[in-house]
Amino acid sequence: MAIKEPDRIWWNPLSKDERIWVILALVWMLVSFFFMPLWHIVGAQNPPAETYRVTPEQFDRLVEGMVSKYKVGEEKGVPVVHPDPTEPVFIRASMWQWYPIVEFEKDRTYRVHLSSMDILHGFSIQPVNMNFMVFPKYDYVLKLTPTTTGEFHIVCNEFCGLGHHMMVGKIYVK
Ligand SMILES: [Cu+2]
Repeated sequence: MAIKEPDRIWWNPLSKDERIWVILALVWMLVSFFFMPLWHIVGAQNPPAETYRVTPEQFDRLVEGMVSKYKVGEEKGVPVVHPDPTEPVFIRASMWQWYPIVEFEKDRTYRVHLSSMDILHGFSIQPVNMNFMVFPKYDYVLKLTPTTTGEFHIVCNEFCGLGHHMMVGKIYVK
């Protein structure tokens, strides 16, 4: 028996099953593609796109200004503030602390400004699991409307060095 040369026209014909899978994959790819911009318009939880340039010194002044105006207490050396909902709120990230602790009122909308004093940190509100990035030199504005009362934690979810695991902040909603 002689060795037969393989059939060179390997792509033809396309079997029925293969055609179905190619079409399904194409349709799903197109659905995903168009949903990306669509979610940005109709989605309920979009990451905000409002940012400003700020130096750590400028941001620190804004944080301290808010703290001296709205301080209502202190926990382990970290001030607790109860800001006016009509005014901007500033939360500062640094190695390895969230500053200050903020008290919000339920169902009021706040503009929360986030920035880092040093390196990249991750702002993760637990247990609701909302995640944002905090960059140095950028003021990142979140529009936040707490809908449930209670105690929430801000966990840093970007590894930021030795004390990363201790970088836990707090938000109270009353
Ligand atoms: Cu961190």
